[in-house]
Amino acid sequence: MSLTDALQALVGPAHVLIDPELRAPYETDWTGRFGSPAALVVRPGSTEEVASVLAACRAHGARVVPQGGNTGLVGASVPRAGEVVLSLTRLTGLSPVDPATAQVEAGAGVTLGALQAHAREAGFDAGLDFAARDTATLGGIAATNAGGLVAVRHGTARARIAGLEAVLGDGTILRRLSGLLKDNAGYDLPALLVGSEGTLGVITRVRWRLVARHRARIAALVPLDSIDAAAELLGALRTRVPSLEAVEFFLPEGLKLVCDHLRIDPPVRDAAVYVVTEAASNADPTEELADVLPDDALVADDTASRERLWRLRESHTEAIAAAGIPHKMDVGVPLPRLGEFLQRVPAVIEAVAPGARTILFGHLGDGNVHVNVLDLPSDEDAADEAVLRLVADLGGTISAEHGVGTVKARWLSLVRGQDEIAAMWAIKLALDPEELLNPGVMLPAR
Ligand code: 2HG
Ligand code: ZN
Repeated sequence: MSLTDALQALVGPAHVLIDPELRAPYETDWTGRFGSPAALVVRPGSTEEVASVLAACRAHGARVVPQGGNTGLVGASVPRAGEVVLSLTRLTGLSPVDPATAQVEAGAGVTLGALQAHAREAGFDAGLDFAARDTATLGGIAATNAGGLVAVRHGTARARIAGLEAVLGDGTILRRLSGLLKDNAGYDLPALLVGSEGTLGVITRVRWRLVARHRARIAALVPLDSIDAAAELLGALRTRVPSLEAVEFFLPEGLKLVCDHLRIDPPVRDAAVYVVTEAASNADPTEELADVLPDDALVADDTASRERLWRLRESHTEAIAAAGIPHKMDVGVPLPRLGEFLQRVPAVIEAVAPGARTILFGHLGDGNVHVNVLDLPSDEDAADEAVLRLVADLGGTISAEHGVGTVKARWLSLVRGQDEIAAMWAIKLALDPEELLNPGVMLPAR
């Protein structure tokens, strides 16, 4: 029996997409930079179906690219060489929230936005947030250890995951969903799966740790005249605002791009750097925050004005995409070196890619900068390499929250030693000996 026939028998013909037009949305990534034709797209509707799909793929020697909402930005969720795309979007089950543990179980295909709404109804919050909330799914979020806007308070996805269920390349189901706070019985396999970018197993379900929902929330947009002033503000926020939830930044070029894209006038004065910060608490955090903000900060205390203000930061990705297909370098820099990094990076790019447009923004509190470079050919990677080398020289990381993917695998050795990469390969081959799962992602070729 052909693989197509076998999969159709397992999940039903409607969930095996062969027609190029139906496959197309699963074959190109969000940026339009990565992707190629898939052998086919298969959409199982349960964990058991995922297991039998993987067993069938293995029997046919077919390699598999797991895919959630396909909002990834590093080329890890779309085919490279005729793989099967395994879409998890039909796994949308959500259990009732358990208030005693503040946990909920969710299928890999539940969007972050759906989890947030579900949590809020029960008086909680998801403790994770980012602009692609209504498309990105929890399986992909766990597989990439996504970060986002509130990591400064709640950590990355790793901190939210109390357990998970995953299927290995041979169809074995691993399930650790008890959600026990204390459980030291053996290796922490769920922790290993988090951030493994689909290279070890396919995450089908997560047990999510919620956070308390705060009644009062206030945001501010702060124009500042130097990166040093932004660093100083960050220190003050951290010291004097215990309800601190987010500290983000963008620069004038980014603000202009966003305002042109949204067809609005900038709502703040010209500045060298803009910080967006938010505080949330049960008691009104206004005074706490106002205490550390300069007079010309724009404060937003109701939902509509907070959203207007956040739109300036969150629309960066969209505004950049409207201007072209960017090269994206999601990097992390130790905070004491962040100012130096931001200052040096435009010249480093200009030296190898004259005339390219560089937009810098990101998560100030996490030292996580999104370097976006426009007007570069897709396969010209001198700018990428120059930026990643600079990051490594400054003691940072080549992937802060988007993952290594296919695009940065060859540079992993800039920040991970040979012994560490060999240990990673040993783990990969122990769990996926036939290298069927997401080949070419994360690990450099052996
Ligand atoms: C964000 O922080 C996302 O907005 C996307 O991580 C970053 O588009 C990017 O480079
Ligand atoms: Zn980000």
